[in-house]
Amino acid sequence: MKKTMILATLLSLLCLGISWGQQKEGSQNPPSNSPEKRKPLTVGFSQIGAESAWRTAETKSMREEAVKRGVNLKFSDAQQKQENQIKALRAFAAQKLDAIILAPVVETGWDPVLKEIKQAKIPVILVDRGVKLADESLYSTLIASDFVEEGRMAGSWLAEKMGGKGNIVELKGTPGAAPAIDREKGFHEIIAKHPNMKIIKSQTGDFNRSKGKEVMEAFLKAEGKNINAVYAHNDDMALGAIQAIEEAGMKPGKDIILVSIDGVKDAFVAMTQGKLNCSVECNPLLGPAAFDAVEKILSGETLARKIIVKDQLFDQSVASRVINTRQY
Ligand code: GYE
Repeated sequence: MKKTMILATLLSLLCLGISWGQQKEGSQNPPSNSPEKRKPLTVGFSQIGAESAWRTAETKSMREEAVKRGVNLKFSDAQQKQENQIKALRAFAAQKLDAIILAPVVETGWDPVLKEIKQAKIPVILVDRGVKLADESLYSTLIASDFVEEGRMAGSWLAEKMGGKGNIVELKGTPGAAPAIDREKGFHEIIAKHPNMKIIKSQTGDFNRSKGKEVMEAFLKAEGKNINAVYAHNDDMALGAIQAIEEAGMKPGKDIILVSIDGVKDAFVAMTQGKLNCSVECNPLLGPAAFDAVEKILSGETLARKIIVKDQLFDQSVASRVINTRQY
């Protein structure tokens, strides 16, 4: 009897010990799908370049978010060339990365390389600019602003400011780029409704400040005081145009009205100085949304074809009140 009791006590102690051991083991080794156990993701980001303050802010947002989430980010700067982006995408595929984020410089010419990446079973997330493809399934989602709407917002603001009349010159973005095509479309759609508003010159300034200045100098040489307003597809080109106008002895923001897109810090500074009249925001802080998309896709979720980033318009009347709240 005594022996049986001792044996039973020993057995129950043994069982307790085993279950305690299992619990302990369980807390040290979480299930394989828990964040602690998962091996860090390696994601490739093919970026266009560093043509504007917007682009630099986007790069910073991607890098910071990758660090925050413990993602190993392979960053490639294409220096404005699609062929460099295609090379980077192929290199990412050869390295069998977990996912690829692509900011495509132009809309067309992506079909063959994206097909290769699909065959390699690597999901592609597009950020900031859209593409035109025969087969839409070659990418998982696009995270971007509505550029046509941005153009419309700039056009409506300008039509109101000019009382429906005057001559406009247009500084366009990189030829073939989604924001250049769509910001032209939206703006022209609004201006076409005002028979006394005319776009007298239109040329690319490649989304950068020095080219914007150069093209504005040529516009001023050709048209001089005939120019009443500038519509620039981004702030950097408008800031270049401001310099050209000042060097020509005129007052930007007064003699010539300027409206542009992006809402970067320097645009707010120019608005508080009275030199830029209006900027339509385009949010470049896409890191959090991009990595949310990567994680969702890798866990099997299907995302919307397009995740639209919401933008607002700012003009001189609000610039000094909000300038300190701007994050880029
Ligand atoms: O507006 C401009 C740039 O693709 C939305 O690219 C982006 C544009 C942005 O360099 O400044």
